This record gives sequence, structure tokens and C-alpha cells, in this order.
Amino acid sequence: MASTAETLREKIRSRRARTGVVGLGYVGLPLAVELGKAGFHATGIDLDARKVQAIDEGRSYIPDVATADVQALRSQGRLDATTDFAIVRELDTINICVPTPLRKTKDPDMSYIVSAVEGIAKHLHPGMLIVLESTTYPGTTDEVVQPMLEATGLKAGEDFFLAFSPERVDPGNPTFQTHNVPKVVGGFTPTCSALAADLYGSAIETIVPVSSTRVAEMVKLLENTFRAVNIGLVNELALMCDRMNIDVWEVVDAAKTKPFGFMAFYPGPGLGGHCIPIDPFYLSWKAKQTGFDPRFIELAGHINGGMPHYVVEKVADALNTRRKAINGSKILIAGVAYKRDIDDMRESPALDVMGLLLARGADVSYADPYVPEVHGREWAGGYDIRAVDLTRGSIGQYDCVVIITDHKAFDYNAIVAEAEVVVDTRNAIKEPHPNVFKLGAPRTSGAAERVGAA
Ligand code: SAJ
Repeated sequence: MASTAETLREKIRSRRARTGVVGLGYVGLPLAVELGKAGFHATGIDLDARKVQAIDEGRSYIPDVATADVQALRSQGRLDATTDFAIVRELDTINICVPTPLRKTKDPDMSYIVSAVEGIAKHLHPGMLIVLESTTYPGTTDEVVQPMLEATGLKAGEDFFLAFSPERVDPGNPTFQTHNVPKVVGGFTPTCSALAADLYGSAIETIVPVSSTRVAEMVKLLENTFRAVNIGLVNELALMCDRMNIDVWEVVDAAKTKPFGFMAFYPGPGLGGHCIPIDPFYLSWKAKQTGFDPRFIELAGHINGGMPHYVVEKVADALNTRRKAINGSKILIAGVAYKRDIDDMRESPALDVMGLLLARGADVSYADPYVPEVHGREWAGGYDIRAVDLTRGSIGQYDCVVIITDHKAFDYNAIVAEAEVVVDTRNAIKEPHPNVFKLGAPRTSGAAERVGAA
């Protein structure tokens, strides 16, 4: 009689395996759609009934997932969704793609993973493959997920199979999507690795097996800590360049010409998103438990976290050249999403800048074609604020425009032509203008001061 593993392997290869994805966000929905496209019947499990309803109606709510794809899979009976974990009884594989935020104390918030695993454990049956994708500290799969699932009496690596495979979704990336980004896979046992590689290999072009779940967990943390630390480095360089009358943007662009051994990162108003500002602290939290002091991560967090304050000082300086104070000035924030051309606002530094300006007495407005409203609970102002249009003829009413997110849709010529002063934190305005004050770059000529003195 075929072993449990061989039976599951055959189900995966024949596409008869019923696949499930817990968490239908910007990671889970694209994965469910790729599994459906690969020929599996994919079932999403999400607590948010609106997401389930959207899938039922054949509608995508994730910009990187085409509604046409959802519709097609729905009509082929290859995609459905539910809020009820009881469906796990009918599933052969499950990928867990739930958030891993930080608590206010910068400690990992494992509640989403624990809740998902509890839901699965209730209906776990022999022959299942469970893969955790959520970014988390090394040891989570072995120390948290495995014991919770083995509490059912089933044994990992024998009765069910367990692996970790980090998500590598870059929202809005036009080139790299779920199917063509190499997928790292680390199993609890070699058989677990092989089964996870079979599942992903059916939908993703390149699979990268590693020797354990901990290696796979650490790979992801290296990837994102690498970004956070290098962004912190270039942000610190911007603060130096500001004092040394050097244009940091010109420096980075010239350094980028080095054909080897260098990778360009750019300064900005701070670190946004649900990954880069957060994931490194999962690693530092775990490292501290071994008595190790992860200084790079903490220092990068300090520098990146301080950038919104630096932006506000830049606004104060710019207004000062017009003999104005932040207090009482009308200030427009151009862009609140955490990076260009997307609608996600999580951890966006724009929210910090808005709160800091409001606290200093500014009349704060924002424009963002992707974000129609910021709710009171999302920023220090505590009240709902709706986006205003940033159109030619409407910009002169503001004392200062602060470019926080360089959406391609903004009319930068109109901003330069009409704004009293502009603080550009993204090098969105390439040419020097007397009314444009760039993060990490010297003021143009001295014209700005003279205008103020007139
Ligand atoms: N940022 C800078 N300077 C830079 C690059 C980024 O200030 O040179 C800022 C961005 O404005 C943003 C934040 O850092 O606020 C994060 O940007 P990001 O480009 O790292 O994008 P994320 O967080 O949406 O997605 C990243 C992925 N991005 C890239 O690889 C380009 C990838 O690292 C992960 O797949 C993903 O996090 C994740 O889910 O972990």
C-alpha cells in the first residue's frame, strides 16, 4: 500500500489534491489563483466575509490579481472561498498566508498565525501538507506550529507534512509576480520539503529547496533586513549630505554606475509597508532571546524611524524662507501610500508626517489618487480626512506642498509652478527650482532666502 507521502505526492502530481490558502490578502489571493491556474481546486479561508463574497462574485480586490482570472477560475470551479475552517476536512494541502505585525512594544504579534493553526488543527487529518508562508522569526514552524498540530495526536513528517516557504510578493511589481519569483522551501523532514516543492513546483517556475524550516525562515528575514539596513544607511547619508551641501541623489545615481558590488537604495521620508519596517524586529527579538544584541537592526530602525521628524524640520526650514511658521500654514501632503503607484497605506511615513505637522499647528490636507480617505484611527489626527485633488489651479492655496509618495499620476510641473514652497522627499522633481527643497540635497542657489528677505 502506498505510503501517506506517496499518496499525497500522487494527488499533487495529478492535480487531484484539494488545496487551501488561509489568508486572502496580497500574498494569499495571488497564490490561490496560481494554484487554480495550475489545475488544482483552490479554496481560500479568510475571516473577512467581504473577501469571501468578492471571490464568490468572481471579483478581485487585489490590484496584482486580475478580476478576469478570478472569474475564469470561478466558472471552472477551481476557486472558492469560505470563512469556515471546517472545509479543512476536505483539503489535502494548506498554505498559511496571514499577517505577522508587531505589537506596540516591537514584539512579534503571533496571534494571526496561532489563530490560523488553531482553525486547521481542529480539522487536521492524516495525509495533509501544511506550509507556513507568513514572515516570522526562525523557529516558529518547529516551536509554535508543529506542537499545535501534533497536539491532535498526529505526527509531523509521518501523519502530516510541515514546511516553511517565505512569501516574496512585491506589490505593484510589473515584472515579478507569484509565478516567476523563485520560491524557497524548507521542510520539517526531507519528505516534507519534497512534497512542498511538488506543490509549489506545479505553479511556480523555480523552487529553491533548503535544509530546514529555520533556514527558510531566516532567508526571508535576511532579505528584508538587508533592505531595512541599507535604506537606513542611505537615509543617514542623506542627513550627512544635507549638512555637507552635497546632493545625495546625485551621489547614489553615480555610485549606481558601478557594475558590481553595489546596489542602489534611495533616501525617503521613512519606511512604510507591512514588511520592511517590521520583519527585522522579528529577527532581533529572537536573537535577543539567545543573548545576542542585534545592533544593525536597532540602529537602522532608529534612523528610518527618525526620517518623518527630519521631513518636518525640512518643512519648517522651507516655510522659514518665506517668513512663515508651520503653525497656521496650509500644508498639502502629496501621496500617503507607503510607496509609489499602490493604494496600501500601512506604516506609511506620510501618516507620521501628517500627525507631526498637525501637532505643530498646521492645517493639513493630503492628495493621493489611490487613497480616497484616511480614517481617524490611522493617524495621530484622530479624525477622518478625505483626499483633495491636486490639480493645476488648486495648488497655490497651500503654503507648502510635501511630496511624500512620488506617484506617477501627480502633475509635478503644476506643483513646481504653483506651490509657494515644495519639500521633495523622493527626488520627484529632478531640476533645481528656487521653491523646491529636497531631502538630502542643498538648497538651490540662494534665491530661496533672498525671496524671503524681500
Ligand atoms: N524604500 C526607501 N528606499 C528604497 C527602497 C524602499 O525608502 O531604496 C521604502 C519604500 O518607500 C517603502 C519601504 O521602504 O516605504 C518598503 O519598500 P519596498 O520597496 O521594500 O517594498 P515592499 O515593502 O512593498 O515589499 C518588499 C519587497 N520589495 C522589494 O523587494 C522591492 C520585498 O522586499 C518583499 O517581497 C516584501 O517586502 C515582503 O513582503 O516581505
